[in-house]
Amino acid sequence: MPKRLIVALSVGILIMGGALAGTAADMKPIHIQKMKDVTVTLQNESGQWKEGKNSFVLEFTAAQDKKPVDVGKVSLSTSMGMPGMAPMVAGATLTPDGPGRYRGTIEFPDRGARQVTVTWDGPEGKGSTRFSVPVR
Ligand SMILES: [Cu+2]
Repeated sequence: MPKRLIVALSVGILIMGGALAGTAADMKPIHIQKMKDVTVTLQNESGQWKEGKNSFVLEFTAAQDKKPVDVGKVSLSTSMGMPGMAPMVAGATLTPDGPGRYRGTIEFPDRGARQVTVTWDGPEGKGSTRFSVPVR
């Protein structure tokens, strides 16, 4: 391989690496749910869910040492109670992204508070939790 090409590729990889590191560091919490054994952190770049399509990262860490917890199969669903209507329900699509870490997408047709339910079932534990998140 010509030397100049190698240099160009190396620079490209460094820039890409920097961009990826930046993305991870720029995550802001949408909600942090602390439980006895595990902490669930819902986060994205803005720290908010908005009307329309949203992407986010869901992380499970041990309450004690903050290390990732392998929670295996995870689901996240949301519900919004509206007067005189059946609750509006939306579920997330989750993709594993390393130990205790999941990338998700979810779509909301309107604003307002959502009741969020997260469930997990893996080698290091099984559980569920509920919390409220506003869609702005
Ligand atoms: Cu609604």
